[in-house]
Amino acid sequence: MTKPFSPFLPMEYSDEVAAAKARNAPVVALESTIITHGMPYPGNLDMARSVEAIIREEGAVPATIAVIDGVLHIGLDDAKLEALSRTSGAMKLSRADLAFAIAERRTGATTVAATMIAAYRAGIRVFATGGIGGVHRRAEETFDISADLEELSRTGVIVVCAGAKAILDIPKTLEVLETRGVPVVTYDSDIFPAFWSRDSGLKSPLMLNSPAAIANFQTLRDQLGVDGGMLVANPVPMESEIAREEMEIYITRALDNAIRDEISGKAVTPYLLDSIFRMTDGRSLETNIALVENNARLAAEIAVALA
Ligand code: PSU
Ligand code: MN
Repeated sequence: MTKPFSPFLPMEYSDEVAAAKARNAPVVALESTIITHGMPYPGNLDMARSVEAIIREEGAVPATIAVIDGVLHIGLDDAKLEALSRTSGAMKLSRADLAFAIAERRTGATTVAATMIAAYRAGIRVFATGGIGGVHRRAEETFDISADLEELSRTGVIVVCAGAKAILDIPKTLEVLETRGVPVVTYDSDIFPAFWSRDSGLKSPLMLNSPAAIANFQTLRDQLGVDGGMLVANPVPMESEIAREEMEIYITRALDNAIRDEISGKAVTPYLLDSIFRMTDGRSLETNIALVENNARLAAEIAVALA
């Protein structure tokens, strides 16, 4: 189970991912913050396992990424996945502190930004998640803008999500992505999705309707010398969505609670997701799991098309 990329970086591939890389098979990266900070146990473990199974079903290999005791793992075996899903003290790692966790031998889950960095380093070009971080509502006061957006502009990985989380300011999030030159492609729809809901009320900047077309677009960007990632927005399946008007009620209440409880920084997104989970009696979690599964399937199809 050891195949370090360099003698200096403690990076370890799972057997499955190492074998896939050796035969140039398609690999899809998965983040771990969604496991440790995005969903409660045991729903988080069910989600992590089912997403990996879907990727295998589609002919690709899943690589869940996390730092465990200072080692950057590219792919987790089931025992490690289970242990991580039960951990409560994991750090939430982004560009700023991914190397810190490795240097200090800590355990940390990777956000979209940190997962992109690790995936790119490991030669993986496609990544599936739930929803990216973005510009928070009231960002003009708090300056809270996720490092995910900056990472998308610099690191050449295709990130498949279900849109920006509706707890965010979606118009401002799309503006920042445009400014940073990140293509936002909605899969098979011209409406940009809002995570739990299929419709954010905003038009998608770009639209494509096949995995091959998405793979081709990113390949052409490479050939042009335009670096950076691509955001693919994949609307949640109709049967699992929660309508935007209904979500807005929970979101407004969760945001009020966050202000009351003086939540800031990295704690904001996990706090909001958890309070919405409780307000909806777990229905938001079911939707969240369905959308990640849907994204894993599309990401695997894109990885296969790229290979
Ligand atoms: N998508 C989910 N659940 C999550 C996240 C995404 O369905 O918990 C995580 C991702 O790891 C994302 C992070 O990078 O939330 C954004 O956090 P912040 O807003 O603090 O940048
Ligand atoms: Mn933030």
